[in-house]
Amino acid sequence: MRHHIEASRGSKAAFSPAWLIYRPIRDAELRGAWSRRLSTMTTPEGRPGRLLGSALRELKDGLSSLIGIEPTTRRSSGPATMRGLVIERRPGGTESFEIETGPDWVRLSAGGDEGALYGAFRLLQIIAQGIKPEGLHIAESPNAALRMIDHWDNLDGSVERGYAGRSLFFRDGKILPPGPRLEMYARLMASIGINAVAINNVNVHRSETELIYPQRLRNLAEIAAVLRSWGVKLFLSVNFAAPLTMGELDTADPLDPRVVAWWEKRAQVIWKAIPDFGGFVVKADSEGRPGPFTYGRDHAEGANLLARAVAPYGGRILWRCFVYNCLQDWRDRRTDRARAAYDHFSPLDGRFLDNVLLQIKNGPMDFQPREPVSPLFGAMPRTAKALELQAAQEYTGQQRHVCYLPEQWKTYLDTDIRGGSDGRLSRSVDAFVAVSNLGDDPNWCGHDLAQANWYGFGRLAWNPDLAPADIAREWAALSFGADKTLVEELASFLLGTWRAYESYTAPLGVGWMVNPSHHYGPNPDGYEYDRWGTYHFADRDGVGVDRTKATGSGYAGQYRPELADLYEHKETCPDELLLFFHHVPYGHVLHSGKTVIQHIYDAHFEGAEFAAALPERWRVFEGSLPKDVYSAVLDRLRHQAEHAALWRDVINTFFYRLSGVPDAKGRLIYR
Ligand code: GCW
Repeated sequence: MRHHIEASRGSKAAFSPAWLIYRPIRDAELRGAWSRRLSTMTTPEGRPGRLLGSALRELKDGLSSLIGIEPTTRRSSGPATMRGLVIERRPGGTESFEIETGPDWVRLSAGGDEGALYGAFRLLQIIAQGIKPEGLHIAESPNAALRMIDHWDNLDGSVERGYAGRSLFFRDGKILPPGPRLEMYARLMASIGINAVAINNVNVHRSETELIYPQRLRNLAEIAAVLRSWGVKLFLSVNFAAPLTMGELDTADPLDPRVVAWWEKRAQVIWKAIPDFGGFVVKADSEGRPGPFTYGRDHAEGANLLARAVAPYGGRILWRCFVYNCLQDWRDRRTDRARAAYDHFSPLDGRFLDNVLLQIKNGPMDFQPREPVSPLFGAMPRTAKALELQAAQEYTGQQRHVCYLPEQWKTYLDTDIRGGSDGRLSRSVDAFVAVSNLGDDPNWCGHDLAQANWYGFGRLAWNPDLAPADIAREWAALSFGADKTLVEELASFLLGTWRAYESYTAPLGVGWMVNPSHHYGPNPDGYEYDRWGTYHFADRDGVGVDRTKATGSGYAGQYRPELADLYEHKETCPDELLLFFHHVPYGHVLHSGKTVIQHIYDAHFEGAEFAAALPERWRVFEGSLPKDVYSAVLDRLRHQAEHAALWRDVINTFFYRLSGVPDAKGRLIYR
């Protein structure tokens, strides 16, 4: 294992093992305490299957690297005597596991081979974090059955909203053959509990439409085989108009029997090539993608067409709800993009087949630094739902700024969207999905610290009750060693970065003050007179979008009554969302006691100051982090510091010019 890691670091095609580096435990006593309990390994009766095989290999490699032991292995032959590491079955969900320790044993019992694999990773993570074995007893099972990463990769090797190099799967029109990097990818995914990936962009162009044809499926089957060994299912994004695009039919009408037969045939071909294929992700009637609306059909008819075709194979359809009018006229004040998903989908509750999951973005707009939670999560009790988060930092610094997203995600997961005994969002969805932040950069994410977002997503999808601070500590310890000071310092470096990013970009939930198309850097009116439905309505008197029931778009009314009331009134609306829900004068006084305009100035000065201090704060890691990581991050932090200052100046100047209100603290605002 260690050899492999060094090899992968040394060569030019290097890639980082990220949090699976298994740095040797230095503390001799701790090593001893673990090795005493792990010197032998007893596996369940019978020949291990593929997944258990992966688990056992991971344990051997990991233990040898972490504590320098190679446990002798034997297969159980009857009731186990408790000595060494005993891996056994227990009743429970296939993904569940339990880890218990005794004076000279560790028991890993699992409901199925998946559970054994996840338990093996957890045991290694526990050891790698420097946790003592004495008195350990944990039992875990995942919160949601489907935990998925969606790549937005194109066959030419580009990645839509990719900030970490090119695609891990495709290059110049070809599917890359599996290699050590794909294996590492699958292990990293499994180690955080991810059990599904969709590897191509939801914007499915002509060439990617062909992925569901035999010639491509042969290559995809090779990828699926690697993923399978780590419990990860392959999904693909499909083009709703595929029969039309491929010139095989003159329609894609979901109710046309020829279309039905076409998809049935496709499903048959796909599952023949990849028997455990997962299913399809679909972006339909969205941003120019085709969909059922073309034929006067609704989205239940569209989704069910595909769902019926894949049902015989246990396939699933993740049908995205990112459906809105992207050809709006900015003069039109009645249409509100935020309303769109709810308006389109909530009337269809109960009409989707069981193997359809509606995939809903966390907020009603599009992954802004701050949005309210999408009301759709509370509105479709009879429909399976997937939460879609964006690990790719499209609107949160594009992996050039450090922005630790689990803190943001947590605010959504914890929102009581349904009311009642436990109406939290985390308990209201059947699947967790993240848009990938990965590419073929050696460190996977461009920014080394962005790995924490990938790691954090997996951990929250498994257990949404984890605290972001603890996840940060875990990630730091696994990636860089269990030194307590280092771990605390790294965690505290990550914490607060999302709030800082929020504070030096668009204020109080209004969003969208970015450069059009690439979405990087400040541009207050960049999207103001555009067709995308993304407005802040700032003028000389005030700013914000009136989404109230009383005088605005009525969006606030899409929530259950208590939340609707909260957002409806300026008096109760949380400050951070004020401009999302209300248009207010600059002199409006926030709960914080500040006026809106003074808040804007203060937040931007403070946020930019936070960013300015980052390079200096990073210096504590000189010598304690690997050199390449230390200096690559330092470079990015320097850029972040400068870029945050630009954000501050552009946004503050914009509001100063419009409002004419001076900064109460008399700081320099460029005119
Ligand atoms: O935010 C927008 C992005 C598009 C993306 C779209 C979506 C894949 O800017 O690049 O397309 O969301 O989620 O479908």
